[in-house]
Amino acid sequence: MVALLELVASALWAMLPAYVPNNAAVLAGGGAPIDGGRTWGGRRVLGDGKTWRGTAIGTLAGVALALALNAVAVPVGAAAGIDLPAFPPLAALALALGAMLGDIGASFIKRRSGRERGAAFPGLDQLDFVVGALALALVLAPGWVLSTFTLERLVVVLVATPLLHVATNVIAYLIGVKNEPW
Ligand code: CTP
Ligand code: MG
Ligand code: K
Repeated sequence: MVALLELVASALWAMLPAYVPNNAAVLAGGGAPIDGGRTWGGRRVLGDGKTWRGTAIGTLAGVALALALNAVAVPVGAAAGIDLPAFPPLAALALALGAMLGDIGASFIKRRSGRERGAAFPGLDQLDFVVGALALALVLAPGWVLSTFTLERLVVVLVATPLLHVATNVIAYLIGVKNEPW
C-alpha cells in the first residue's frame, strides 16, 4: 500500500509542471488566436481557443511552478526526510511547453475532423498534453525522462491523468471559469 502510494505520488510529482499550463491558459486565454483566423480545408487551422497569450502564460505558469517546487518544496521535503527530486530547467520547460503544444496539436486534429471549438474528443482531450509534454521532454531532456519515467510510473501517469483532467475540468466548469465540462 505504501509502495503504491509512493509510486503514484512520485509519478504525479514528475508531471506537475505539465498539469498547470492548460489550466493557466483557461484563466489567461483571450486575445489573438495563434492561427490568425486562417482556415484550411474550409475550417479554422486551430480556432479561437488557442491564443498566443494563453499559450505563453500557460507555459510560464508551468515553468514557474517547477522552479517554485525546486526552491521551496524540495528543501522542505529534504528537511522532513522526503526525497522530492528537483526539475532540471530544460525538463521544466519541455513539460510546460510540451503540454501546450500537445493541446494545440489536438485542436488541429479536432478541426480537421470537423469538430468546432469546444467540441469534446474523448481520449484526445485527456491525454494530448501528456503526450506533448513527455515527447518534448524526451527531446530536450532525454536523460531526465529515461531516469524518471520507469514503465510503472508511465502507466500511473497514463491512468491517473485522464481522471485528474476530468475532475479538474468539471470543477472549472462548475465554478464558471470554463465553458465546457471537458
Ligand atoms: N486557451 C488559450 N490558449 C491555449 C489553450 C487554451 O487561450 N493555447 C484558453 C482559451 O480561452 C480556450 C480555453 O483556454 O477557450 C479552454 O481551452 P481548451 O478547452 O483547450 O480550448 P477550447 O476552447 O475547448 O478549444 P478546442 O476545441 O480547440 O480545444
Ligand atoms: Mg475545450
Ligand atoms: K483541450
